[in-house]
Amino acid sequence: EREEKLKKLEDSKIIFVVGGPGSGKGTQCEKIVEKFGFTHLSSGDLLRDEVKSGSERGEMLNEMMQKGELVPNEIVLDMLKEAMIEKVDESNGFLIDGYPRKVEQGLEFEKKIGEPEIVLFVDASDETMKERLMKRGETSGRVDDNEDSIKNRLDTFHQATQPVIDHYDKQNKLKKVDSERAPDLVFEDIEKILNDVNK
Ligand code: B4P
Repeated sequence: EREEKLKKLEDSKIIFVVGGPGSGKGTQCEKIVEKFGFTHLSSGDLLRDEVKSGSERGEMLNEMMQKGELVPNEIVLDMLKEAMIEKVDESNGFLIDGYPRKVEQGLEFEKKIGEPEIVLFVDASDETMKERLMKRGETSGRVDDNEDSIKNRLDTFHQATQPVIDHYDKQNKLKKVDSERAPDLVFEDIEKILNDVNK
């Protein structure tokens, strides 16, 4: 049965959503789900669930997230794969939010799960991202929404994730949206992109 589901996964529609910390990935994914009904899986949410479980592994993950570092890919990829297998029968496509954050993560995902149809790049400046995360930090309770963590998360983004963007741009899979604007305006552009993909 697992084999069958893995086969189904390979044939599923997959959309990667990438962007810096606080660029608006999670925000736009919620809107996409509302309108298009894809299955939304956020790597960050899956990791935070593991932290909440109180396991030893969760403690290690929490420390790395607080430092603004990337956690080991085997852990993230495994979590994504299991969550996808669980949902594949009822899903009409997957939004993979916050992954890949490194070119290797993308390659591993393609080898073990399947290829993305498009890669949505939610683009905002460092100042905007920092401002949004500082604001969220007032209420989010997230260990990484503070000035030090945010600085490290931005560094990690530029070093590790910027190459991901170039990689998929070369394959003509990258769709960039300007996320400096209000969420609804950003979503208007995303709607056009996804309507094209659905054709
Ligand atoms: P994530 O959970 O992915 O956190 P994030 O990058 O901050 O994005 P998020 O979706 O939460 O925020 P959004 O931009 O929507 O990752 C956290 C950590 O987990 C990483 O640092 C890393 O350690 C680890 N991790 C995750 N994935 C990994 C992977 N693949 N490999 C290794 N490690 C991994 O929104 C931010 C704020 O902006 C919100 O408050 C929102 O309301 C606001 N906002 C959004 N859009 C706006 C707009 N248009 N205008 C005004 N405000 C807006």
